[in-house]
Amino acid sequence: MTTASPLRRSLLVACAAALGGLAPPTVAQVRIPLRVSSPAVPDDWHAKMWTVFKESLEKSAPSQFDVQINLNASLFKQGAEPVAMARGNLELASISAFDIAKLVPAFSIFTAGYVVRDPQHQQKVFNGPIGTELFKAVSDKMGVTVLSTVYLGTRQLNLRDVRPVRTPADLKGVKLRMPGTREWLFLGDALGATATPLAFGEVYLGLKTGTIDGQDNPLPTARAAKFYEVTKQLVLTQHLVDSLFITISNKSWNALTPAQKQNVTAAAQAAAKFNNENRIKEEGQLVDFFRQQGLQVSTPDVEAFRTSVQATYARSDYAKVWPAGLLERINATR
Ligand code: KDO
Repeated sequence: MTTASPLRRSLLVACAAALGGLAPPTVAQVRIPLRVSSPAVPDDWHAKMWTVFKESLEKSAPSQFDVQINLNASLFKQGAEPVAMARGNLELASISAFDIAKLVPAFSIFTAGYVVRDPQHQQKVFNGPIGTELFKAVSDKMGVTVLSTVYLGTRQLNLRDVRPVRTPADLKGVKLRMPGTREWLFLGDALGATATPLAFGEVYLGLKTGTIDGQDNPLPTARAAKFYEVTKQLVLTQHLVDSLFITISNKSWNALTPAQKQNVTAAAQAAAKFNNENRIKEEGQLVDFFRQQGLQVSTPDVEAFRTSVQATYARSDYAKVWPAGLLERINATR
């Protein structure tokens, strides 16, 4: 009887093992890449919400997606996300009403100060018929699908030096940093200040060195970006209840199965919910925090700001392209 050589024997053993029930090698599942770009700092809620998105999606659609989160504008600069999505270089972003207004002029109504009243009003407007109509125009004109509405917060002013601020006239000559688009600069000027364009990532240094006199952002962002270290006053103007919209490029969206679309939408809604709840809670606590940091907190004559800012928008070219009745419908949404 011939005996097998050791090499032959191990080959035979391997073949027997393969035939005898070991799982055949599978082709590794290819995950769908979902690149996210945001200018947010990691400690802000609308940065952390992307981790909620990623985890929620992994749970509902295990191993199907590869969510890549890029913060601090490390992938695309602030405001460049819509173009990147349209060109197929980016799948997901949280874009602002200001980004949208460039291509969907009616949307500039949400860049106007003192239109949206509070976070609940915001959710009702965008989750109702007005949202449905406008998001259709966003999809048609921008090639992106809105998945959920994020409350970025209520914007307030931070000033480098303490000054009495009661009405817009008191901001005359104040170099107020705004993001660098026409719609943002209009808002800064409407507040009575001299709007000065600067990217978000440069604001801290601008305040520190004095190239700007102030900035506007919601309190959680001013906390996360540490603007309290380089400003002395907080002015609670409440001038804009600001939104971000989690959007996916239509190219990526259309390639998904119905089940995947459902999972991606649910993940975007979970992310927005996480952000909105935490942000609203934190906004209620931060005035004390800023006081503890040594900032003087002042409440101006908000009615004077509201009247002046609303009048400035009403006579502007922006208002001319707002669809008839839209402002009234927004106001009537409860
Ligand atoms: C800002 O630059 O002030 C702003 O708040 C504008 C928003 O639209 C959004 O881009 C936000 O910055 C970033 O996400 C950083 O928080």
